[in-house]
Amino acid sequence: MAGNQSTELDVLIVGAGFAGVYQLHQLRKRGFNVRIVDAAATLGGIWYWNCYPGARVDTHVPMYEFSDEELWRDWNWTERFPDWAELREYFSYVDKKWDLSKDISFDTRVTGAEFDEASNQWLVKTDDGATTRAKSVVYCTGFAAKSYTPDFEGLEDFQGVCHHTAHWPQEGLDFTGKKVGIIGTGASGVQVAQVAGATADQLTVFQRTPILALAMQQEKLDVATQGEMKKEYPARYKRRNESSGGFDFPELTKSALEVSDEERNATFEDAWSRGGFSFWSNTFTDILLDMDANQTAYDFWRSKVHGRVTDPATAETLAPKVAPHPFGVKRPSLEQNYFELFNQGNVAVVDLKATPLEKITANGVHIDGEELEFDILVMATGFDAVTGGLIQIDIKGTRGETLKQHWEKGAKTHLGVSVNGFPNMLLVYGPQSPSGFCNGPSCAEIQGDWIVRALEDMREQEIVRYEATAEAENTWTEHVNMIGEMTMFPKADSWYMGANIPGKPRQILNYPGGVQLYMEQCNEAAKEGYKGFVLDKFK
Ligand code: NA7
Repeated sequence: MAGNQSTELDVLIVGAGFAGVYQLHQLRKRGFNVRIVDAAATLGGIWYWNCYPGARVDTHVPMYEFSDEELWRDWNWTERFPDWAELREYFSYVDKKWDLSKDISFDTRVTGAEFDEASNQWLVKTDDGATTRAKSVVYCTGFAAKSYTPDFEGLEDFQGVCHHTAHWPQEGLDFTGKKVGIIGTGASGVQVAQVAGATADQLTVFQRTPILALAMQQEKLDVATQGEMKKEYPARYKRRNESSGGFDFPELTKSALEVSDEERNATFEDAWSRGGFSFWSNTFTDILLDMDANQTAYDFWRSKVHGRVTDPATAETLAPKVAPHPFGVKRPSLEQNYFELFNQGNVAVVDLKATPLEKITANGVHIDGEELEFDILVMATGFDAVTGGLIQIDIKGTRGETLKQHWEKGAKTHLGVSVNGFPNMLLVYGPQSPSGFCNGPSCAEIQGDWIVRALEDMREQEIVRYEATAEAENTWTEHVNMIGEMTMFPKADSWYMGANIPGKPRQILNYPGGVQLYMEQCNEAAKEGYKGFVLDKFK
């Protein structure tokens, strides 16, 4: 690893997004000898890689930032849903305030790690050829560290420009006057389309599953407004810590089925006008639990879309009568003018379910026996989410087994933080923790604090090796699956279920019971002397 470094660390952190940065700051304050390694050239995690035009966060200010007053006091955003460039500026600001970079190795990818039983240390290999010893490794790789590009026939023959949204050229790419094809209609596809549609000669959006995109209700923010808002920040951050998804939404009390049509509609309208994820998670208690309640949300959403798209057939493609899956069990995206795009003469949607993509050619995309020509193809095809970023690293545990092998039939962890056979290894924002169901910075802090305390406890008690038992791992996996079965998430083929990657085991990848219930169990385990872990003292 380049830079000012020690080759033997207390803790090596992989990843410099919200989770990793928080770990570095907190652990260093507590006297740990700690360092981050990140493959990117700057801080920011996914906001380094996802710099495609239109990339922005779907979480409103001030939820998508750290709750440390030392930071928010002097920081002001320009928009309610900031874009990638402003998020990078934020990270650079945090870097200066917390003095982080001196302990980060940038442009360095962790390629492998092997546990050395003799020293109870990890030997971590990086792509600069170095090996670093660390007593503990904390993986903060996020849920979207490994992109996914489908194995389209002929993709390598395409002669135009082709990028996955997560590998966008840092210098940018201009769509003006170009023929642009976007494959995928998740959050990334929607965001690129909104920008491309403004200047492209022709934009074609290839849709496999309609995205149930919600009104963002973007707003410009000025300093004076934020000055007023900041009076409420402490209460709002407290609220986010007490909520199930790491947001500051008010508590829900009513079922969608117990109210009159008028009241239900008024509640939906209110959430819609508040924007962001309000309509997803802050209308009625049973939207994600009861199919009839769920249908009312879908119908409302569909009527909003049909009100905005002039051609009825196009509106039906974008928002069909029969819901593609229950509302909200696949992650909705936020949109600003996504649906109006399809009223423009230069924008079209292709329904891949009706006319499958046959192959990619030198000039474009073959569909229904016809070739559509493109200058630029955008792969907005998502990620091998949650587990992919971890198992792409050659992590070898005590049985000679790699993490990839250990998770061959599905991820298994104890409390979403520890894996049997992989001692002294902790995961923040990992599988079977709330991660994908929780606002990132909230989880980085809430779960992150538990990890920091665990590392402190191990140090205080002179524990040199800690590891989840196989039994605890199985119990937690059964528990997560059991809660998952009680929800409607298994009803959709989503990345939440690992179902977007061919061959990936289908399982609910994140803890769906809410952050509160999750933390209660983590805290209980810690109180009981790290129940479910085997702890070995220095002899
Ligand atoms: P997503 O949400 O996983 O979206 C990927 C999109 O790509 C989605 O519309 C997929 O259709 C589509 N896709 C995937 N494979 C194919 C193939 N083979 N053919 C056609 N279309 C395909 O990724 P994003 O990057 O948009 O967002 C990821 C997360 O980042 C998001 O949830 C936020 O948390 C931020 P499908 O729906 O599977 O039919």
